[in-house]
Amino acid sequence: MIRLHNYTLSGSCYKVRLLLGFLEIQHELVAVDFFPGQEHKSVEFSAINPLQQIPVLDDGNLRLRDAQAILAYLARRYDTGRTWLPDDPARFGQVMMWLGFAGTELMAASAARLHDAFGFDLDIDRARSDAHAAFAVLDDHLAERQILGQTWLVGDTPTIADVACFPYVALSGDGGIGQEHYPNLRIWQKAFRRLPRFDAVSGVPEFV
Ligand SMILES: N[C@@H](CCC(=O)N[C@@H](CS)C(=O)NCC(=O)O)C(=O)O
Repeated sequence: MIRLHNYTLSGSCYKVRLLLGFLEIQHELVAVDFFPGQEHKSVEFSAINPLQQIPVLDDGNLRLRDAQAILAYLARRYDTGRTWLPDDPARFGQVMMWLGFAGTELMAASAARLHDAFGFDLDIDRARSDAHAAFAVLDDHLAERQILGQTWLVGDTPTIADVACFPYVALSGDGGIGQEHYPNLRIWQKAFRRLPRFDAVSGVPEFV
């Protein structure tokens, strides 16, 4: 049985839970008391992930950290339709590009949320301004896609690129980051929330 070391309010864990749901993969959630317990910094958890971060996924003898790596593994291993991580080299490369973006530039929105919602001590002005820069890049890309009649970041079906980028966009209000200037981001999020088996997390209402 797959085990996900998880904290419900973590956007990074939410990425993995979303894909587990879309692919209908049986799994067990192992609760990590990230806040306020800081369990990810414990000696026991450091043995699970020396980077002291969640999520971590166990599948048999395989242990993976980093949400993007976990998404790629789950898609390759369990998506029999091979749509969530396409085989086509160009689309594969584009998905990897957006996974990189989700794990770096877009994490500024996570930082802002950690500051506002969890009291992390960091440069909130810098985090918000970096998040806005990342949102503008994503919004511009989605504008181009929508001109082509496309909804998703890559190709014509949702991929793990969308899954990786969705949580910290959807949760950005928690970090004081408004989305008034990103109309294409809002359209994309509505489409994402309408996907079958979409699972809402606290602060991300299901689309009605
Ligand atoms: N590169 C990792 C980063 C994950 C991450 O930042 N997780 C947060 C919780 S949402 C965390 O564990 N932060 C603790 C820390 O970095 O000290 C990923 O994308 O999965």
